[in-house]
Amino acid sequence: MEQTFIMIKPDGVQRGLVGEIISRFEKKGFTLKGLKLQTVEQSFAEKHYEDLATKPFFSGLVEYIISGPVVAMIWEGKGVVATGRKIIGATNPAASEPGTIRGDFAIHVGRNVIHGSDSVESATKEIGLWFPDGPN
Ligand code: IDP
Ligand code: MG
Repeated sequence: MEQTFIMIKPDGVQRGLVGEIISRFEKKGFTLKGLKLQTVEQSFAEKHYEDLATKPFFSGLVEYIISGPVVAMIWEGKGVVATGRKIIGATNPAASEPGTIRGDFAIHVGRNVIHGSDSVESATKEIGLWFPDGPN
């Protein structure tokens, strides 16, 4: 069964959006397969976002992700990667539709509350990075 990696970023945790976000994935019908609160180090955040290393916002992005605890999750279900991205909404909240998580809860691209894998391949890689011992 298809799985995706979803992370509630530090702003989402600090603003008390964990329950709301989990609820949206649950109500859609997806299954929670792994969950942990974790504060990551700079090198780990750089590894997670290694594909974006050449972007001008990379260092700010890494600072953002290490600024507080995040909630790392594995969600499972039919089409969960693509549907998860729809539930999350467009990268820049200025373009995210109302009804999506970013559309409802964010304004700035640099504080956009949540991460979701962008492909099945990325999901496999990210789940392996964040849950190296399996979904414990
Ligand atoms: P995604 O999170 O929707 O997959 P990516 O392009 O993979 O978007 O970018 C990863 C993260 O980097 C975004 O969620 C956002 O937090 C941040 N980001 C992307 N573009 C910008 C930008 O132009 N300025 C600042 N931060 C950005
Ligand atoms: Mg991405």
